[in-house]
Amino acid sequence: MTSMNAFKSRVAVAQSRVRELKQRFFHANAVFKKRFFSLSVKGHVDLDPAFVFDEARARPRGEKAPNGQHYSAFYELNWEEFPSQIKDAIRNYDTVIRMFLGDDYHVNVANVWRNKSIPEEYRKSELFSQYWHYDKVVDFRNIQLFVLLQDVSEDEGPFEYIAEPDEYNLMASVLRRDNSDFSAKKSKLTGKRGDTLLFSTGSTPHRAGVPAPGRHRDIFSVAFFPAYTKIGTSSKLLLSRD
Ligand SMILES: O=C(O)CCC(=O)C(=O)O
Repeated sequence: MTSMNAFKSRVAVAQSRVRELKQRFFHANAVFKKRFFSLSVKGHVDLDPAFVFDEARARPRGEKAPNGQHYSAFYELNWEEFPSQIKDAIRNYDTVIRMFLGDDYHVNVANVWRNKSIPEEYRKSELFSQYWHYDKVVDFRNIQLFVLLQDVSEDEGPFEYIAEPDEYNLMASVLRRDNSDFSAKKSKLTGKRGDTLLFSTGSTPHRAGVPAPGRHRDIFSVAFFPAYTKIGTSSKLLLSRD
């Protein structure tokens, strides 16, 4: 081999190594970003008829409208007060939640809330999470189990979410929370009392729907967080109880 040929061959090897390193870098970067994968699993629980929204316990939720009124109300429920059917559903989803949040994820206190219709003149500001958003708590790793407490049609202002989000990127318009419209396919949590949705609230765009005049929507929700957030109580502890 002439010295020129030997030189060309060394350059070719170096070029191929640079190409390989570049590919490895882009692959590692894509895998790292993939931590924001999306989850939306529908199910159903047969709720005890006595488990309904308790107006007497509820206090204002969200922002006050210019007329001084709130259009959403909520209260919290401790694990001991969760209906047994919902505890069973959480047990059934335990493996899925662990895959998403890691071993010994935490279970927060639950919220039960009622969204009411917002008068047309106040709909241009966000009163109860009705703008597209991600739930950033400590970070974007959190899940919620939603349970409908009543039959929900379009008129009750169903929970709305993106069915096929871009799993690699957080959407800038959603982070800005400016409620700008986008073309992605949307789904709604309409259905019967007891219908459930296990949903990646941190990493999938979602928003509350607004009930039609005179209507409302009652829902139960419990949030799950990675153990490092220290929010709520260890799932191992709670799931080993009744
Ligand atoms: O009320 C709803 O349907 C959605 C609530 C929500 O997105 C939130 O509280 O972050």
